[in-house]
Amino acid sequence: MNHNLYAALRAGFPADLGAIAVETADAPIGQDFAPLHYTWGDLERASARIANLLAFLELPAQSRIAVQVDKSVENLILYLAVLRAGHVYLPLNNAYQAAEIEYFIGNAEPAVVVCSPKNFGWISKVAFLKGTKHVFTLGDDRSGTLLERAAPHSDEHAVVPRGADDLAAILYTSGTTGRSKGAMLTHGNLLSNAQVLQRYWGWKPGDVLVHALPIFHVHGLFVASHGALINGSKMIWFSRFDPKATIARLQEATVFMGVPTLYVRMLGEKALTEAACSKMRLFISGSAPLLTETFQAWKARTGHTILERYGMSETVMLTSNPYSAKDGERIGGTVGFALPGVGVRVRDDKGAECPRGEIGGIEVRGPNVFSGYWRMPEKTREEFTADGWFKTGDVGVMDVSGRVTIVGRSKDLIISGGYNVYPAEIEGVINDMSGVAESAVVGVPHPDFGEAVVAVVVPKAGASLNPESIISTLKSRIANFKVPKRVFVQSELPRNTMGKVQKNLLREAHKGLFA
Ligand code: MLC
Ligand code: AMP
Repeated sequence: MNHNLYAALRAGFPADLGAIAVETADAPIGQDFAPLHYTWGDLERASARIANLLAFLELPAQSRIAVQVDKSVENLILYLAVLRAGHVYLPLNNAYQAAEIEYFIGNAEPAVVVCSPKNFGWISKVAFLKGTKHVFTLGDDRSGTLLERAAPHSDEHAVVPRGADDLAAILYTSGTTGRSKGAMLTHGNLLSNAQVLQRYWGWKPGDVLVHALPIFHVHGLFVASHGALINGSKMIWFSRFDPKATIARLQEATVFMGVPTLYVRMLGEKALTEAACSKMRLFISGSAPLLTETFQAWKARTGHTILERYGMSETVMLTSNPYSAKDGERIGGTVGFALPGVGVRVRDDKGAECPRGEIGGIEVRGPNVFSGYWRMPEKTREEFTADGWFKTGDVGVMDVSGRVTIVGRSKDLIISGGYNVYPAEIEGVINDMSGVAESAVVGVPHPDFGEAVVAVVVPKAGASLNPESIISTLKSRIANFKVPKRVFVQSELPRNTMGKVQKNLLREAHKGLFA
């Protein structure tokens, strides 16, 4: 049997390949809007052409194909092509700057890099220097060399056979210490999760998904896109999130997925009413904690109870509030129950399982759990227990019925608007700036992003530092969502008697900053 994920997604396409699979809902920036319609046959044929181009390049087996482009349907088609060609898809957030891209390309050694036409100059230089043989461009308006080079190739392609344990994708995720790690996900990981979610969330014929998330992370690429594809469901496709425009299209849809910031922003619009959601059957939230007040406000305004679920790059989806009332209530502030086939347990510092109701570290196992970090066997070993469970770094509690609530994180991580920011990485970049003695980066509550990044910086003796210039230097070095919204310069950092920086005091001092 061919375990290639594309084969399973393709099997979910409707019999009528002339039906619409994706309809675009906005235009590339600066262009007039005229909706584009892609049929299921278009997805099949266009991905075949790109898969044939990849075959023509005679790449080594399991080559990494690194992609940093603006969101487009062709970007989704490229992902499908990489799957069916049997190579390994490596999506990169389009906010990443040169130094970040240099690291990913150096670490993953992709055989092919696909970038936006506007970035070809610098990205191709980095890629060729690191040994990449092929660099193509793909614009969000169907421009670029990738489609030009694929055009002459056949639109028929036999899906390359792959085993369930073969790699399908690598997602880079930052670490509490050191550099980003590439989480290796197999065809089996992704397929098992897609099938479980299809059943658990009650996907059915006639469903229509409003897709408004980026497709370089788990949420938009796997949870949302796989969900629609494997169910043969149409997607209304936004290249970027706009609350007004999204609400306007909910009237034609049944399913929506978003990070909490998307819900907060839609709640800010008068047009969000019960009538605007009359056809909807399911709103799903995840990637960051959904505030109970957002959960309640959504229910009051739309009549719908948001279903919150929990997952991560290394594991895809882990737990979910129930879809069906027979499985229980959806409770705000909880992430629900372990998905079918997924094991979730809560253990204390000494490795003993916590009694129900007590707080501990969340550990997981199952067919969805990744196979390890790319070329980091040591790190991989550290993150698994002796009996094979993955330590999520999230801290939570499980009640007697098995319902999980996340109460914190043992990893020093900030989640801002659904994107992860690791303080250690930002502190490293700040500490490299001239005149800086040391720094501490913390997350504080933010009404829009959930948490906002804030930095406290200590100058070297005799140096004077300016918060604005620190921010502008950071903007040129790291992805914009990682840049602190505020920087404070002060003479020292609070430390405990052991000399450890007391970040809790900094969080406390700045907790009202964005109230
Ligand atoms: C944008 N900005 C952010 C930000 N996004 N700042 C902090 N946190 C964020 N998430 C800043 C930019 O730096 C910029 O600042 C300004 O906002 C405008 O940028 P933009 O790109 O125009 O912003 P916008 O389009 O409004 O984006 C906001 C957003 C986006 C919420 C729509 O962040 C988003 O799509 N988030 C979803 C992330 C996601 O998909 N996560 C899933 C991860 S998977 P300046 O100063 O430069 O103007 C995962 C596993 C799981 O976690 O369980 O799902
Ligand atoms: P990432 O590494 O980007 O995949 O982010 C995964 C992390 O996001 C998890 O380890 C959690 O800390 C967090 N996360 C995901 N979903 C939720 C949720 N529903 N509630 C709270 N945190 C979440």
